[in-house]
Amino acid sequence: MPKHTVTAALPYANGPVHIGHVAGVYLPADIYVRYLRNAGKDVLFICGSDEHGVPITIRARKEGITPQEVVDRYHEIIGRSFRDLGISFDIYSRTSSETHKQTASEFFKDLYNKGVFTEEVTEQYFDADAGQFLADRYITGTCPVCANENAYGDQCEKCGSTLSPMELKNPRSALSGNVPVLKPTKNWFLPLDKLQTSFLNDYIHGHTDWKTNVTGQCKSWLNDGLKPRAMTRDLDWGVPVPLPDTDGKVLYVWFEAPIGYISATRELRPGDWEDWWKGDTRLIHFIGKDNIVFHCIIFPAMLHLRGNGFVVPEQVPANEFLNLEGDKISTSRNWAVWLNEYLEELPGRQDELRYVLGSILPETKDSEFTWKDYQTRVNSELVAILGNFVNRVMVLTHKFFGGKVPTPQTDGPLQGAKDATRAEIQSHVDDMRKALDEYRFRDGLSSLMNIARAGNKFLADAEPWKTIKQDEAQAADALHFAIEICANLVFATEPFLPFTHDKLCRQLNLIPMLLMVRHFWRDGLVAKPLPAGHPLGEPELLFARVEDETIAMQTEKLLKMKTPDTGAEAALPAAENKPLIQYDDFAKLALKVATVKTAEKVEKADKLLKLTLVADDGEHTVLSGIAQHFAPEEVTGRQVVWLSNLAPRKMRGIDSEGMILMAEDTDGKLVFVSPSQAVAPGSGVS
Ligand code: B3M
Ligand code: ZN
Repeated sequence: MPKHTVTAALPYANGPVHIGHVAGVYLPADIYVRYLRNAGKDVLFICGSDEHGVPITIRARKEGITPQEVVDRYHEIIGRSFRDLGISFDIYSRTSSETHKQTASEFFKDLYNKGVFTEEVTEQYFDADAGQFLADRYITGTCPVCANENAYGDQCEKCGSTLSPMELKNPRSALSGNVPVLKPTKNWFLPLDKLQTSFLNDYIHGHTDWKTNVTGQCKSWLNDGLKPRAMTRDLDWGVPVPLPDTDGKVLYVWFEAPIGYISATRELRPGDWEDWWKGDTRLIHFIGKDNIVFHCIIFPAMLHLRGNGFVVPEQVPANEFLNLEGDKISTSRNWAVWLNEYLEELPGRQDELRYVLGSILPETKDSEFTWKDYQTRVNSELVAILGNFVNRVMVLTHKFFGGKVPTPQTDGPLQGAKDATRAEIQSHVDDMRKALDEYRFRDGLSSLMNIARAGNKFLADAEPWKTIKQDEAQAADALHFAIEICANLVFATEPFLPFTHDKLCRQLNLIPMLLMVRHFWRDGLVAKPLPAGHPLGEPELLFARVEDETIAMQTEKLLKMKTPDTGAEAALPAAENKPLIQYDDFAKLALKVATVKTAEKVEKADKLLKLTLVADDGEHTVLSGIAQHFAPEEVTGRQVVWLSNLAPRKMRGIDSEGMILMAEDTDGKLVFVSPSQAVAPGSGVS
């Protein structure tokens, strides 16, 4: 029997995960793995934090802490929120572990010893002041495609073009704002061009069973022709290059991160990890569409070169993106529903989120989450169909039959309806299993709901609450069969709605036998009736309605937290090479000296201080993003330079009038810009 090694993309530990990540990767992966386990397959579900890479070092610089402190914080938050959502990883590991360092180094050395890499000296941008080479994200400049002046060395966020630092016009270092210089450096490249003809063309074209959005992207890479790609970088955060004289160089994060799957397996199963990567193993990677090239081209090439029995990925069921309320989810603009916040603010509603996201998974194209739609799906599907069916069955059985499974009838008046409903349920179960085999999780979930729909219809037609009056045996037969449908729901809910599954087990007073679970999920045999006399548990609502206030609160919160796109996520506010301006442009600024009268923290905004400024014309409220640099008491009483005619902006529900000027040194330290001696509040600055 083949082993199944199922991985979910390792989230970057530089921020919490949001619902886009959940819908893109973790929910479909979890549904699939639970399905496999139920069907009795040998499966490991592998994940962990991706703790290297430039975004983490950027965040650390911005916050004035070490990269390790950044990843420690988010590894904890992310791991906990996955657990709370019922994502059933067998291990949630991390790439800063020793095992990973060792595994990734061994992998690199093995390929190095095989002579796989080409050594190349290339010119890279170097910041002479900071004394370091600049990763792509540390270089900003003008986009050659759309002329956006704040494009990054790897990408322009305005037009979406993939760039290399050399393509940027007017490159600047994001560390110092200086013009970087080119300096030669040696790195090791993976010759993807050669691998394209020797392996990748056949590998990709051979996978006619991959999703079209996945093969589409792969083929377009192949059509463009693959180019060698550096597998080492001049950086100080990462897995050190395991070769002599390579100080200041680390493995490329996209070389070592996928090896993280292997490291995690090794950590979990030190004795037999190799069996999960070699021989009769199905390797399946769940990822989002932005990771396709790494999992379908680069990692397979690496595994192929490693040889020695390592398998290559069999399936990469990548999803497209989830949008939010009509807009792209964006970390930098804080336009996201964060998983940890959802779990805190809507406690006990894990399956509601799993259900709604499961219904709108971006499987073939981008899809959209809105709070209104969340409410509708919970109230008119989960509550009205699934919850309502189970609750009616439970309540009626308690009312009429003392909470014990009543006695069925053979060839009673309901026989025809029961046979037809059983056949219908069988076809939903068949559809559901087929959908899961084909990575169509939305369809699988709707088959689950169809079982509940069939239950509601049967109950509405059989009307045991009426027949109980004239024909108790018939009412008993109806409820006996309705309970049989509930038993099917016990099995069917497990992969999709595991919390509901647990509640159903309690209500039916049932611990599903392994054999029965296998019959259902492996063989597609619907549940057997429960024996007459079996005592049920207490009725308990499966789902509670979502009220309008909840939706209003969540929508309002989203809008309040939204910040304008400053690119702040990745860029450091550098003094940029701005174009020349005329005096008239400068004269438009109404700069004044103001005195800070009070300063206080802003609730739920760890970067903002709310300042009350006194100027010549009274008091003004200004929100300033300096809370991580100054305590309120360090700010009160100071004189600051205030840009008073900046259009007011609402942040966190507070109107901010203008901004105060700060100087930022190369280490990201902020310093107030103030007059060198006290002047009357409101004095002009020019
Ligand atoms: N850390 C996730 C991302 O692109 C990236 C995945 C690594 S999987 C080996 O958000
Ligand atoms: Zn552009």
